[in-house]
This record gives sequence, C-alpha cells and structure tokens, in this order.
Amino acid sequence: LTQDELKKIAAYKAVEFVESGMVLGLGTGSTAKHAVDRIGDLLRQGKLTNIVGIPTSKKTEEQALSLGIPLSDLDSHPAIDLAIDGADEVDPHLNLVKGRGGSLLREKMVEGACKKFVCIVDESKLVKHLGGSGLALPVEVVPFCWKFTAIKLQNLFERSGCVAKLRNDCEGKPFVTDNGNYVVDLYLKKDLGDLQIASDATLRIAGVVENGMFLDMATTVIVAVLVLDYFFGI
Ligand code: DER
Repeated sequence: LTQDELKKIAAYKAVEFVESGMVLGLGTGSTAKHAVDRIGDLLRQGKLTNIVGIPTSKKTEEQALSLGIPLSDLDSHPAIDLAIDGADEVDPHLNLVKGRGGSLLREKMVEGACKKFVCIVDESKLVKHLGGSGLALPVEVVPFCWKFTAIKLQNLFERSGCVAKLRNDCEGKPFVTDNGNYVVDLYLKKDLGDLQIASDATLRIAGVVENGMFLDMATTVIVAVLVLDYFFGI
C-alpha cells in the first residue's frame, strides 16, 4: 500500500460519518481530496442527497464544483454539521498542526464552526509533541512589514530555537494565501511547551492573522496504519 492509498483509506472511512442533508466542511490537501472525491461519487450514485459543502480553499472549491457538490459559505451556513480535513501533525491529545498547504485560516474558520471535525491522516503525521518534528509550524501574516512580524515570532519562541522563514512559491516569490496574506513558517528545535499559551502569544502580535495550531478542535482522528504481518519460517 502506498502512502496515498493509506490516505484514501482514512478519507473513505471519514466519509462514512456523512449523512444526507448535512452541511459539510470540505478540507484541503492530498488526504482531504480523497474525501471530497468520495462525497462527489456518493452524490452522483444517489447514495447521498441534499448535501451542502463549505470549502476551506479555492482549490477545494474548484474540486467540489467539478464534482457537482453544491457549495455555500460560512455567511450562509454559520453552523456546520461535519468537517473532514487532513493535518500535518497530530499529538496524543488530538491537537493538530495544519497549514503546510497554506489554507490554515479558512480551515480554522470552517472547522471552528463545526459540531464534528474528523481529521484524516496516515501514520506519518503522528507526533509526541506539536512543532517538535522540525517541520514547519505555519503562521499567516499580513504582507505589510512581514519581516517585522517574522522577527517578533522568532523572538517569541527563541527558547525553542525558533527560525522564522517566509514561505516562497515555486518561482521564489512570496507564497500568497487565498486571503492575500503571506505565510511565515516557524522551524523549532524543541517543542512549544504549553500550546495554548504559545498559540495565544502569536495572536497578540499585531501582524499575525492566524497560526496553524488547531488545539482541542478535532473530535475524531482517523489514522490509516499499514500493518505488516511478519511470517517467520519455522
Ligand atoms: O494545509 C493543510 O492544512 C492541509 O490540510 C495539510 O495539513 C494536510 O495536507 P496533506 O493531507 O496533503 O498531508
């Protein structure tokens, strides 16, 4: 089984939570893509009806439109029944790091409005502590004086050996989110300690829009694990 097949297994399992008539938060990323595809299939087969999707990115909006999933937004549907989305890291308390795909603001708005948020991952995303894997902890910032904001973020987590870097796109220009903002990625050498204190501290920096720490938001995490049976010749 490839990693993508594991992602697909987790995604299809999550879609079993979907019932006709639901308002659904549609996640972003390579794992959530499988869930959105599956929802489109079930709608086309008539096994699901009367679904409204609230996309968490322009990319997911395009995918859902191409599948014929009826779409709306938070203004029209402020209460969402169920969101299905991936994550970059999951700790044992179901706290998440998200945003390496750059959609963290709309994801956090949508998933914060859900009664149930099912997070879907392959086992490579499981960590003991958030931010400790040495991979990026994304923070969405306004483009205005982003360097000033990045230095404030770096100093905030100095004790964790933080290095703040502006995320660039494939052409070496600053990556721009669906909301016209930049992303500063924080690379930490030690875990963040109290996550809520860390998260709140970033949001007190005026140029910060949102961070990629999704604390106490996932109600369920589905992990696709490859179990290899070792048969020893006797
Ligand atoms: O950017 C995001 O928040 C994505 O959901 C990301 O966290 C998971 O993306 P993946 O399913 O492609 O690994």
